Amino acid sequence: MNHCIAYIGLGSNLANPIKQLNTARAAIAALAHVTELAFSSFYHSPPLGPQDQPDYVNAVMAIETNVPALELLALLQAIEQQQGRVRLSRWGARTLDLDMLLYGEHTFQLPALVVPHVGIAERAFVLYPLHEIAPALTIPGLGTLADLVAHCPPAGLKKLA
Ligand code: ROI
Repeated sequence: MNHCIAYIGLGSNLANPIKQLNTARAAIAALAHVTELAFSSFYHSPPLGPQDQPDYVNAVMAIETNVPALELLALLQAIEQQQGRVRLSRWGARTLDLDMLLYGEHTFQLPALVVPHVGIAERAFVLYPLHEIAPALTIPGLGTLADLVAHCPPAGLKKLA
């Protein structure tokens, strides 16, 4: 299996979001056959979707891995569970959300996994941190990341110091 670079979006709006993201980062970096390459700044963002929930902290992580995409997905879901994720409602508050944004140049249209991640092109809280760590990236089927960022208003996103 070839190594590839995968990008993971992290989000939390419950139970100390920064701590949740730091714990998740360590858990991902500790996975077998996974090496951390980069981790963005933390970004504060108002909720997309229902507004009756706290603001989010978001970040993006780049890893190098030869773990197959569906196995990696299962590992990320296990980390979400370890950190107490409960699915109360669709688009509701959560302690931890880990999204596989990109998996090398690959695309997937499976019931369990869509890559590039749905909404990647419209979500400032994904595009801006991704651009911070991979400014030259091209997104399969969607063009250059720089163009996507240029067409995506920041929507209240704030980089944390
Ligand atoms: N809104 C923001 N700002 N950040 C997220 O990570 C996020 N994740 C989600 C929904 C509920 C769509 N809204 C979000 O899944």
